[in-house]
Amino acid sequence: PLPAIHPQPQEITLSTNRLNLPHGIALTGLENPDADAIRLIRQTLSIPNIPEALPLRITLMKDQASELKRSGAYRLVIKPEGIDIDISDNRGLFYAAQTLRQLVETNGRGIKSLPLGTITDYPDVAFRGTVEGFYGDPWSHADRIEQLRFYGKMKMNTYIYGPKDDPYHSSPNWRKPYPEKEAAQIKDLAKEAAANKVDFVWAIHPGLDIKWTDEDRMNVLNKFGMMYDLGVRSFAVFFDDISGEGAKADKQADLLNFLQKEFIEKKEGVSPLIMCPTEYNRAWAGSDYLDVLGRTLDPAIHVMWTGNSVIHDITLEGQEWVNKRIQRPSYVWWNFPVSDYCRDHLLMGPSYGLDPNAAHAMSGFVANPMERAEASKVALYGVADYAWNMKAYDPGSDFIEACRYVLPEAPEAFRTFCENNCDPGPNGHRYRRDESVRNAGYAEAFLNDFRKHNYNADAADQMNRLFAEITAAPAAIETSRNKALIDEIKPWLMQFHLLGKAGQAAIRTAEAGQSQNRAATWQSYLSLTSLLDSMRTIDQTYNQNPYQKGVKVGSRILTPFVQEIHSGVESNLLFADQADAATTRMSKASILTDIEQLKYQPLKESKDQIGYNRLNEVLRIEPGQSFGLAWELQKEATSFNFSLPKSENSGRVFEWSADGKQWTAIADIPADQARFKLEKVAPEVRYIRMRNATDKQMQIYLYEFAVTTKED
Ligand code: LOG
Repeated sequence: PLPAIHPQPQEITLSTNRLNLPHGIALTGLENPDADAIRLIRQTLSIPNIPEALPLRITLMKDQASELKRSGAYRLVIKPEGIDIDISDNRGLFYAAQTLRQLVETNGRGIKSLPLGTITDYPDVAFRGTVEGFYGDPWSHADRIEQLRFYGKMKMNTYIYGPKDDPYHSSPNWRKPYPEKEAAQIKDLAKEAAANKVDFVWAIHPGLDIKWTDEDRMNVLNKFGMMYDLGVRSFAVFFDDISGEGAKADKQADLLNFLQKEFIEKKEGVSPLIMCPTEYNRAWAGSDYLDVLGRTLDPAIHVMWTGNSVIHDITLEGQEWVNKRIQRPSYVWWNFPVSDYCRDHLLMGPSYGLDPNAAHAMSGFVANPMERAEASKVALYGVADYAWNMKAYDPGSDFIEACRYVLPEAPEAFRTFCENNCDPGPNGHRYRRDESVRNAGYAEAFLNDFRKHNYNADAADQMNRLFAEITAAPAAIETSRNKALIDEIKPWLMQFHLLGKAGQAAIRTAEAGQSQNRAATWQSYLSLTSLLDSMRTIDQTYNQNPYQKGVKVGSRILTPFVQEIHSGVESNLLFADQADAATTRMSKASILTDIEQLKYQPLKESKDQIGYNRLNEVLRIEPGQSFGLAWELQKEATSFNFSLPKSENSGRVFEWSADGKQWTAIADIPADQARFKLEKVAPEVRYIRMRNATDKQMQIYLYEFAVTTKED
């Protein structure tokens, strides 16, 4: 069988005949070929201490085909007499070396060989890689070094550095130099990136407090200069998630054109400037903002784009829509597998929803990953394959190979883990992923029968087998040498193991219930209950970030499957009145809003508090629109607090109501405060809201909006 090469080459013809390599190599052709590539080739092909040498000729590509002129293009010809490599540039030689690395085989006697044949290869998309652009803990230095090596192997050439929580990337410190330690690390990263033929793109996010003055434009220019001195040769300016003065298209374009003329064009060896617009997706593109950029931005500047909404599949139609407005192919910022809006979930499923016909309609394709770098590799493997050769990309089979690549010690166990940890759960972006696809049909068949008080033995067998695999998977996964990965996903592994046991207990419980064996039903019901309790404990102990706390696994299919069986059996076992009491205790709080952006936000609820989840992006409120909370009749509120920074504040009103119809302005809230805690709430209040009482769109951040209630 032919070796699997990732990303898949564009044209490949290999024979079953092989070239044995009991040789050193004798380089001819191009003078001073790329040293990193040559080192890799020597490591891959040479057997030391054997004087005979294999001729390896490196030449610059003479082809006229435009694909072969792209950076990274190469042609590799393996003949009985030797190897010829035609390259477009240094990167092309490095990529040819990466392909050789995957082609070489070593037999039992330690002899290395290559298949004879020809590979002609080039990328579909010019810039491929990642944008570290999430909210939350930035990646560690070690994470980043490892990522850069991974990108080199996967022929990804771009790493955009823009972690929202680096204060020297964004406010308050974007104007200032990095402290010594961080500066040294950036220098190191730029070097590691170059060795892997990756552009280290340093991004600045100045829009929260930039003034459109000469002084501030020099501040941006000077910061770029400082980064240049650390070895950075690629630059970006991000204007996402800002409002007010900083969000003006003409001012942004002025600054970017200035940087283009005074920095990009003047400095040695700098790659094209990249910008992320404020209206970075179609759902928000309501003004002439994008047209202004399209008309006025220097055509050499790239413009990023997340798709039809903040988090969305990428379609050719969507690309064509924005490209027309910005008058250039957009540079895709794909918000997957980023999990800063669903921090209790891991997004480890396949990278799918990417149009195979969109290559010509994008200048770049970079993915925004999870705060967990190693765990992100499953999705990024697919990103690399898609962006290199879209037509050959099959998300399903690619995912299986990604699991093998990331965890070769236990690929099947790892796949079981990943394919049941895909979906972000309900979220305000309404972005959902398929999960548990190999078993969802059995789960549904089992539940359909269970609801009719039938026991589906075939489906039960399948589910039992799956839950046994799930129970065993974490121990197998933990044999991995990749300790960083295990550290990142440890709480989810613990939870996954429990889910496996709970699943098996659930099937046992259902089976006992079906056979009318009351004692056995009770027994397995109780063990299921205690497993679900343990899962709750993990959820309440690990990953307690203030945004989406906890540890969810199998949340789309398998966890609800187990829970439904548990409560179904419970209501059969318990007396009817007790079961009723259990249902009335359930929460009845809800979000109250006519703002599309908020309608699908899941509520954040704890024992004595209900509130909105913090929003990363800017909230736009049209005149008359409002957002608020409603809660159950039995509960009296004791306090109300909010954090809504950067609002213009004038013209907002807070109101409350007992019935949701008659609203009264809350007099005690100062008009101009971004945060406030109201300690006295009238006892009859069950609704609270903030309304835009002006005649203009209001833009604010929704960090907190919560009501504390009396415990019952
Ligand atoms: C941010 C990004 C964040 C992502 C997902 C862009 C251009 N900006 O809503 O920092 O990681 O969405 O939450 C964004 O996507 N804001």
